[in-house]
Amino acid sequence: LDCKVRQNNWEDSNFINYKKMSENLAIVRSRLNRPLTYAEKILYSHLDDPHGQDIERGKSYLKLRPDRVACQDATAQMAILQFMSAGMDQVANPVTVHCDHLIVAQIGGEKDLARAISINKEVYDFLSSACAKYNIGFWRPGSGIIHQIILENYAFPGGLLIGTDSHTPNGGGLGMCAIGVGGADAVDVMANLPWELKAPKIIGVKLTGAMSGWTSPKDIILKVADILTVKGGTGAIVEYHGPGVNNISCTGMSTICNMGAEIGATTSVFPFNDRMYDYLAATKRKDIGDFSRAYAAELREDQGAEYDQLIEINLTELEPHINGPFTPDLATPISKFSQAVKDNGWPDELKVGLIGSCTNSSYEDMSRAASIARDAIDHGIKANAVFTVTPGSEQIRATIERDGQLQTFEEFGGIVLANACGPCIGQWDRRDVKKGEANSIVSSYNRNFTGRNDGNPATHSFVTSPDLVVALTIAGSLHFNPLTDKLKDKDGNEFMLKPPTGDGLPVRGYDPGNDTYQAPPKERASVSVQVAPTSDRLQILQPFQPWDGKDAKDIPILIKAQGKTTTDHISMAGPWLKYRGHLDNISNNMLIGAINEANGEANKIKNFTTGEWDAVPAVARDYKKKGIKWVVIGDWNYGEGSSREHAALEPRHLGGLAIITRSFARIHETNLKKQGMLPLTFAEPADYDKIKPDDKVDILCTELAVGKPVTMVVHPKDGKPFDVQLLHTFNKPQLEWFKNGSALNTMAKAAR
Ligand code: MIC
Ligand code: SF4
Repeated sequence: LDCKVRQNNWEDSNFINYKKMSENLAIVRSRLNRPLTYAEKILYSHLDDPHGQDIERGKSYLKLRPDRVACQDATAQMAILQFMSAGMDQVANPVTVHCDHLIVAQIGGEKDLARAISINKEVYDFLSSACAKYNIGFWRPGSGIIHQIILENYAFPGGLLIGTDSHTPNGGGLGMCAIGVGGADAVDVMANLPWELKAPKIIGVKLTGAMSGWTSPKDIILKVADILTVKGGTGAIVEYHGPGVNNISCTGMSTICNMGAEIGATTSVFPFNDRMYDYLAATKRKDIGDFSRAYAAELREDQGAEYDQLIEINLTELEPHINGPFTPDLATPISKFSQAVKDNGWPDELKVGLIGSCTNSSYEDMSRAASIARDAIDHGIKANAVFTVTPGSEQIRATIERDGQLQTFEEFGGIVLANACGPCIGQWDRRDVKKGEANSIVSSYNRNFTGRNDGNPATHSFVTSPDLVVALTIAGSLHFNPLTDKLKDKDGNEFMLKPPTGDGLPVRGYDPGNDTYQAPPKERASVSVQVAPTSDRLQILQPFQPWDGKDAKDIPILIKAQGKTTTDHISMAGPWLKYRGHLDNISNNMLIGAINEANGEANKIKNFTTGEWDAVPAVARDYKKKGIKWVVIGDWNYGEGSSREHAALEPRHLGGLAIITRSFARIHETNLKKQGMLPLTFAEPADYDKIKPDDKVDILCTELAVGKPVTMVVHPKDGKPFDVQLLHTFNKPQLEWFKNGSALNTMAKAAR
C-alpha cells in the first residue's frame, strides 16, 4: 500500500492514499470493536479526527476529508461566487467543473452545442477563467454529463467525493462514496474546512440470482424505489451486496447508485469487484484496479456487518418495471403496466421515447438499445414516436459512432442530441405537443416530477430502462409488453422482438473523441475573472445580514404549500437555468411551482398588507421592502430532488426567516442552514393541518439551542392563539451560521 498511484490520468500530484485510509480505519476499529459495513469503512477512513470523532449512526455529525469535489455548470456558478468571497488564491483540494446543464436540445447535437456556446458565452467564460485562476479542472461544453465524466475519469474504489448535483452517487458503481451536496458544502472543502455529514444509517440491499432477457440494472433501482419510496432512503446510505452483485456490469451498478437519489438516500455504493476492475482497465486505469486489489479486503463489508434495514431482491425473478408518472417511486411491473394505464386513464399513445442521460448512457446501455432498434429495422419498421438519444459523454458518443450503434439509432428515426442533460432538465425545445395537452413520454432518466422535461404539467413522464424505452417507441403505445406481445413487420406479419444483447465494454476499447478538457495553467496569478456589474446572468454575492437577536413576532405565512414540493417547485430549472449565477434574477422563480393550499393554485398567493392576490416572488419582494419577515409551511420531504442551493438562497434573499415542514430532504435542509435560514419541522406532524394560510406566527428564535424544540405561536385570523412545537437538527457550530447570517459569514469571521 506504500506505492504511489495517481487518482486519475489528468492530475500529476493527487494520489490515492490507501495507506492513510487503512491507518484511520484501524483507529476506528479499535474504538468501535464491531464489524463495519463498506460504506462505513469509506466514511470512517476519511475522518478528520479518527481518534476523537463521535460515531453513532443516525446521530453524530461526522467531520470528513473528501478526496475530491465536482461541480456542474448550473451549480458551479454559485459555488465559485461563494468561494471567491472567501478570498483564497486557489482551491485546497482537487476540484473539477463540468459544462452539461446549459445546453438546450432543439435539432441535434452539433448545432445545439454551437448555439449553447454562443448563448452562454458569458457564463462559460466566467467558469473557465475562474477554473484557470483557482486551479480547477474544467470540462468544456460537449464533454458530457458530470457523472459520466466522473465515472470514466475520477471515481475510484474506496474514495470519497462530494458533488454539487444530487446524482453524484453515480460514482458508487466504482465503489466510491459519492455524495450530492449544495454549493456551500463544496466551498468548505475547496477552502480546506472539514465537510460535515450526519453519520448515515446503512440500508443493506442483498442481491441474489442473475438477470436475464429484458430485465436490466435499472429495474433493480426501480424496484428499490417502489419498496423504499421517495423518502425511504433519507439519512441513509444504501449498500448493495450479496452474490448477485457480480452479475451486474460496473456501469449497471452506476445506474443503480445514480437513481438512489430518487429515494432520498445520502448515497449508494457497491463493493469492489472484478467488474469494476475491468471497467478501470477499459478506461485506462489498470494501475488503480491493481492497487484496489491490493487493498480489496477493505473495499467491501466485514463479515457480520449489520444493517439498519435489510432488503433482499432475487434478480432471477425480477421483472422489468416502469415508474411514474409524476413521481419516481410509483413502480409498475411491465406485465401489469397496460392495465395500469387503462385504470388510471394515462394517455396511451407514446409521443416521445428518450434514452441516455447520466443515468443510462453506458456503452452497454447503448449497445442493448441499438440491438432492439436493429431488430425492428430488420423487420422493416422504425420508431413510431419521436426518439432521442443523449450520450453521457463525448467518449461514449465517439465510441458508438465508431462501432455503429449511433448510425442504427439514426436509421431507426432517432435524433442524437448533444452530450448533455438536455430534456432531462427541461432544456428541451419541444414542439410536438402544445402546453397543457395531456400526453405520455418514456425515458431512461431518473426523475419525472411534474413539468420537469418540457415545462408542460400535463405531460405524463415515465422512467424505465433504455431497453423498454426503445421497445415502447417501436410500438408507439404504452400498451406494449415486449415479453409477451407481437408487433407487425412491414408486410403485416407478426413477430416478437428478440431480448436485447450487447457488450458491457467496447471490444475495441473506448474512443476518446474530441479533446474537451482544459487543465488549469501553471501560471495562474495573472488570470482575471470577470463579472460585469450590468450582467443579467452573473452577480457578485452580497453577505446576508446577521440575525437581529430577537424573536420574530406576528409574521405572515408567505405560502402554505400543499402536497409534493420538490426543488423543481421551489426553484424551477428549464428556462431559469440561465440565471443560476444571478441571485436577484433567479429569485423571480421562487416557489412559483408550489401549490397554495388556500386556492389549490400555483404562483397565486394573497399579500396580507394589500389583500391583493399576486405571484409568490412579487409578494415576497413587497414584504421585504416593507421590512416584514415571513415563513413557508410545507409538507413531507420538502425540497426533494435537486441539490440546487438556489432553492435556499432565494427565500433568504427575499427576506424569509424559516421553512416549517413535516420533513425535509437532506441536501435541501443543509442548504437552508448554510444560508442562514431556519429549517424547522413539526414535532407533531398533524399540526401541519392546524395552520391556515392566512394565520400569523411568532417564531421564538431566542429559544434556539441544540437538541431543544422551538415554539411557534400561531395567531389564527379568528380564534385564540396556540403554541406549536418545532424541531430542528442544528448542532452548535451550525447555530452560528444562523446567528451570523450564513455559513459564509461565519467562515469570514473566523478568518478575520
Ligand atoms: C437535476 O437532476 O435536478 C439537476 C439539474 O441535475 C440538479 C442540479 C441542479 O439543479 O443544478 C440535481 O439533481 O442536483
Ligand atoms: Fe443532468 Fe438529468 Fe443527470 Fe441531473 S439527472 S445530472 S439533469 S442528466
